[in-house]
Amino acid sequence: MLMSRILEDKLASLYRAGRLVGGVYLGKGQEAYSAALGCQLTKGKDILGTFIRDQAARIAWGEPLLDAFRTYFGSVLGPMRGRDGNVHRGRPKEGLPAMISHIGSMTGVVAGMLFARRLQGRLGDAVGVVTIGEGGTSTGAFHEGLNLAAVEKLPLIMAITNNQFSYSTANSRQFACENLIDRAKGYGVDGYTVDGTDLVECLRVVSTAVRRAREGHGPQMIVASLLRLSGHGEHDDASYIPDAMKQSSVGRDCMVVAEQRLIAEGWGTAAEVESWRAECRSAIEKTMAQVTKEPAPDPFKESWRALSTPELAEGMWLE
Ligand SMILES: Cc1ncc(C[n+]2csc(CCOP(=O)(O)OP(=O)(O)O)c2C)c(N)n1
Repeated sequence: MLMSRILEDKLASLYRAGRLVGGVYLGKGQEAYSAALGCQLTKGKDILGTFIRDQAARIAWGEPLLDAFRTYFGSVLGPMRGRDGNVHRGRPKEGLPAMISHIGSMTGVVAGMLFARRLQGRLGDAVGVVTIGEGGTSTGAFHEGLNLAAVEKLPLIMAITNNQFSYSTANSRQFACENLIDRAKGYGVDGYTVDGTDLVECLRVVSTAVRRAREGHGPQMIVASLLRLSGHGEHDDASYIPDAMKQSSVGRDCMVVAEQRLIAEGWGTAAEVESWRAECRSAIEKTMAQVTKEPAPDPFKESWRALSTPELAEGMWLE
C-alpha cells in the first residue's frame, strides 16, 4: 500500500511537471482493497486482470517497479516496449494480462483464460481476479463474461470497487438496484460487501472469496465501498464530489486507517512505518533515475507490428 501511494504521488508530480505525457490515473483511496486482492494471488499460477486503479494490486502480486516506470517514461526496455504510456501493461505469461482500456472487457479475457486452462487440463486450483469499477458493471462485456463464468463455475473473483463515481456519474445515475451486490443473486454467484477503507476487513473478505473460488464454488463477487480520493485522472479536479461525502465514513483514507490500526494493535511502531516509507521512497527514486536514462523506441529500427506477433510477444500462445 505504501509503495503504491508513494509511487502514485510521484507519478502525479511528474504529470504536473509535464514529464509524463498522456493520462495518469491513480488508485488513491483504493490501496487497501487492491493490495488485499494482489497479495492473495500467486505469480505464475493465478491470474490478475487489472483496472486503471490497481497499482497496489500489481505491486502486491509482484510486478516490478521497473515495469511501471518504464511504461510511464516510454522506455523501449519496458514490457510494452514504449508503446503504452501508463496502465495497459502486463506480463501475460506470468498471469498478468495487459489491461484493456474498454471497461468490462477484462471480465471475458480472464474468464476465457481460466476456461482455456481448464479445457487443457492445467487449471489446478488457480483463480483469476478481475477488478472493475461500479460503472464498469453497466457494460455488456461485464454481463457476458460473468454469465459465462457463472454457468461454467469458473474460479473467477469479480472484485468490484464502488468508489461512488464513474468519472463524474454518481451511483444514482449508474444503477437502479439498492446495492450492487444484489446482482450476485441474478448471476447465481456468491456475493460479499466490504468496507474498502478498512484493510483488515478487506483481507478477511478477499481471502474468503479467493479460498471459496479455489475450492470450486464458482465465481465470487465482492463489492467494496470507498471514495476515489483523486480525480478520474490527474487532469480532473473532481469538483463534482460533494464535501459531505468526503467527510463521511466512505471518504476515509485507507492508508490512515491501516496505519492507526497497525500501531494500535502493536503490529508495528510509528518509527517502523516511517522507515518503510523511506525504503519505498528510496526504491522509487533509484528506479526512476535508472529509467530516465533509458532510450525511447527508435522509429527507424522498431518493428511496429502488434506486440502479439510472435517475434515481439512473450510467446504465451507458443507454449
Ligand atoms: C466501454 C468503455 N466506455 C467508456 C470508457 C471511458 N472510461 C474509462 S474509465 C471510465 C469510468 C469508469 O468508471 P468506473 O467503472 O466506476 O471506475 P472508476 O473510474 O470509478 O474507478 C470511463 C467512462 C471506456 N474506457 N470503456
